[in-house]
Amino acid sequence: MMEEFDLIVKGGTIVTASDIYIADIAILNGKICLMGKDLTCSAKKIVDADGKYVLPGGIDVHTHLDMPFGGTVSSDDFATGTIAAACGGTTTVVDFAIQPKDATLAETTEIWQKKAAGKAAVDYGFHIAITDMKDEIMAEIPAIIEAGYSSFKLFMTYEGYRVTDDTLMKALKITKDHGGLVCVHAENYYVIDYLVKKFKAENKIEPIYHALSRPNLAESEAVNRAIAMAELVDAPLYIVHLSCKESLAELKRARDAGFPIMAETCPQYLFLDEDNYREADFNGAKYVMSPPLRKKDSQEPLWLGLAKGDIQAVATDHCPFFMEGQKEMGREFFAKIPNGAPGIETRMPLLFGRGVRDQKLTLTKLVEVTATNPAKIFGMYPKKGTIAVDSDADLVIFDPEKLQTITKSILHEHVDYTPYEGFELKGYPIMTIAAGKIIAEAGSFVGKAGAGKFIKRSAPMIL
Ligand code: DUC
Ligand code: ZN
Ligand code: ZN
Repeated sequence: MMEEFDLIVKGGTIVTASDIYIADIAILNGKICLMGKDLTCSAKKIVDADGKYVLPGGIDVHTHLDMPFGGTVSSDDFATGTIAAACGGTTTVVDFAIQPKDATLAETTEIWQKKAAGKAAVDYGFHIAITDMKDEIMAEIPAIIEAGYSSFKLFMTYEGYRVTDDTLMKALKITKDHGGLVCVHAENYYVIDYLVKKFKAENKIEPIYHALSRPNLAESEAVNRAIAMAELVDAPLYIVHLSCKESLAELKRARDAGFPIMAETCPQYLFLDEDNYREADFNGAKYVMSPPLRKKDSQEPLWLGLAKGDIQAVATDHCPFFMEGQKEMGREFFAKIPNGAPGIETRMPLLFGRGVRDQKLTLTKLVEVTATNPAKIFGMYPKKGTIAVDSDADLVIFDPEKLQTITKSILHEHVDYTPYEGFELKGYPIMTIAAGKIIAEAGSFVGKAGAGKFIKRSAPMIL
């Protein structure tokens, strides 16, 4: 007798990184078990996806949930942040476990595992952000990779977090030797330090000076330096939140020469720009993040970088802080504004409802940069990042006709604003399925906090 499935998603237009076709998807025990046209088997539940697009659940490989930062803590924890992710069509997050001073890497993983356990509504993994790279810490890297944390982040800026170039080089070498991947936050510490002090002395304290103190060249110089170090030790490298055309030029140069250098950008660099910092009444603080928003002339090159494959992924750097009580810490001086902005829930809707609609991305490219490539680069493919037999049943269903204006009140992010207020979209997620269960429907979360599982990640694929 034919088995009864848990769920069948019927008649949807399936989109993967390579194909678009109509088929049914039958799901059992959290996995995709069978795919085909007009399946006649029975299921406990049938979802009619006729006229809708069915995509692999989004994978956001850059989030900061429950993170102590800038004298406060990011306002989404693993419960609220992953509920917001789910409602926006994201079914896996890879967060940054930041090494506290004097903690070992093993202790760091325990701290972040505790933050997520019993709370996360979608699956999660961790990059380990190393802030204090002593020899003993370096020696832990192989075991940490083995335990399923196959990527590390190093900051080239931020007092208390930044590592020096020799440390970065050593980390690149040992990580590569053990089959892991280093990610860098690339900005030149000294340039920023000099400009911040200069603006302070001139009493230039408003949010716009956050951007002016972190110029494009401060990023692209650091990107170039990180690439050079990766080249010197023959290691792969992933550049997080690449924001401007000058950095893209460095990335392209390295990739064209055959080096295994990869990068992500974020929706804020595609849809927002430096003028946002000039909004009245301290509203510019909403966009204070690092790297900062750039002039409009970086947007087209970044879209083109995605379309052509020079940039492999779009992640969010979701790091929300309330305007009230958090961002306002920097009313008297821009450098005291906690760096970060929300975006975990709006990434997929923006890229679909504006990126695809405005022909910046094709549908298959959208899947590639939001799910397939992140899964490949960070060791989760083909369990995640595609729609195929035996893959996790993580799906997002978009209604391509749904008109939706983004406004704070429809979102689930635990913060008092969205940077995308008033954005008009055509196409919006109407259902999110994770491990075969419907977890978001018609704009509401219907899943369970704590249902998400830790994903042990394997070696990166170099794209
Ligand atoms: N940039 C931010 O804006 N926030 C958190 C960390 C980072 O690199
Ligand atoms: Zn960063
Ligand atoms: Zn970040």
